[in-house]
Amino acid sequence: MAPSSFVVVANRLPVDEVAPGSWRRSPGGLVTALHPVLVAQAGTWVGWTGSATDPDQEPIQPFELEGMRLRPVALSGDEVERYYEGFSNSSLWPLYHDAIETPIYKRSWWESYRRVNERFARAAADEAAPGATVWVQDYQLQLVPAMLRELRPDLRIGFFLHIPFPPVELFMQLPRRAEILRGLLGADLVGFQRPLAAQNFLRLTRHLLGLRPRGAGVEQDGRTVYAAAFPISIDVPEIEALASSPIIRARAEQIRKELGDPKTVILGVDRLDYTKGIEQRFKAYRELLSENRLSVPETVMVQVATPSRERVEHYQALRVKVEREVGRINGDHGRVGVPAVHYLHQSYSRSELVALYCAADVMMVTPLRDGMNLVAKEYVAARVDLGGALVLSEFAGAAGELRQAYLCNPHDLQSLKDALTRAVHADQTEASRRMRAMRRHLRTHDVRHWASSFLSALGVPSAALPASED
Ligand code: GDG
Repeated sequence: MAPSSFVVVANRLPVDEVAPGSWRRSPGGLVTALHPVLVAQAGTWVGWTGSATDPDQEPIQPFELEGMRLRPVALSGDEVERYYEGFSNSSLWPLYHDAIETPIYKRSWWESYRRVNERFARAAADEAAPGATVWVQDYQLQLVPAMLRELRPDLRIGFFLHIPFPPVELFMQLPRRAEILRGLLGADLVGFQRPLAAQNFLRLTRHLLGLRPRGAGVEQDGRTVYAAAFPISIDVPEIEALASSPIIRARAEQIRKELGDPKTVILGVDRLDYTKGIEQRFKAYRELLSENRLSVPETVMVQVATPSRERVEHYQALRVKVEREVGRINGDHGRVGVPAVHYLHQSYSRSELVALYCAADVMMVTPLRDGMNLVAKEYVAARVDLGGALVLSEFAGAAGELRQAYLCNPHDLQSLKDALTRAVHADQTEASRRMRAMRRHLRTHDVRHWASSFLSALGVPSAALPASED
């Protein structure tokens, strides 16, 4: 008998292998929010372990960790290349982010994407008890809802897309567009970060399949599929606790000292990804230095660019461009022992990140397009002292909620420069007022609130949901 009344299906399992056969829960908002639900409902998480499996290797059997049942899905090296690096990250990722980089399409990638989605759907069907709720996550698994419904019509199926959903005109470029859309329509509820994405999706059902969306729903095969926005968030109490701890406060002060006690520390923290607008941010900073509107050593910039998708071509090209720009800024404006930009192509611990947030006078979150952007929310949650100022792109989903940030259009260099200048010279009272308003919003809209609003819209009884603060 299938065991679980609640199943999460995501590309990755929420664990890291610390030694062969030994697993640790990975940090992250999604698992924080879903862990209590999984424990309460004897739930299962279906996902990939993160490393390719050799053909002669024994598959890893399901195992338990911290009260969650984990069901690994094996991917071969070839599938990692085609399904994950290929169709997911070289075709879908750029297309869904406004085609900032030109999407690449290969027929063999699609085949692999379909096959892997089928494997995930079968694993979920296997794990789900009769009438269970299954929650599928993100762009790597868009075919799973329909495949799963075919196998198990008794299930309640939800899908959440973490990245933007493009306008009809862009989506229509996608080879296999109808299959992808039909895949999503297998769900009872399709969740997006922003209302506009839900509208794009509903419009597409009319344009591509001739369906007739009404309000938030669209009928398909005698069922109604609902589409709505559920903006994801962060574990606010976790960040606040870190930011209030004496060790991290001391570390933040030490970071400022190590940077030479500048008047203004400007910070960026991103995966090294072309959607994040890192190059544009550097250009704005360089021009302000050249125009003497900012100067070194009074100002210093720190950019953490976490290594990401390093085998994907677009990312290799980006790294070269970003590093050239860093060299140019430091060449023109740095001095011996006093760089204008500290560029860190490394991963840091959560506590070091929070210390950096606490040390930064201005945080720059300037993506060209971003589903939500959790870094912006983490910065605000970390400013328990009401200090700091957030420069935020209008093209980040987070801009729909963090209205009191210094908003900018990162495609317009002038707008970026203006927002950065306003944030650097912000009056303290005014900056604190903005920070307080944003913090108030986050308090009642943390990641537990996100999970419970989605799951209650999907019909999960409220007793089984994570407690949120409002
Ligand atoms: C996708 C969507 C959406 C970063 N560097 C380190 C590190 N991080 C953490 C941050 C933050 C997370 O990674 C990044 O989340 P973002 O939301 O900023 O961006 P994506 O990775 O692109 O996420 C996005 C999100 O899904 C959720 O739905 O918001 O729009 O693109 O939490 O703190 N964490 C650690 N070391 C690092 O060096 N420990």
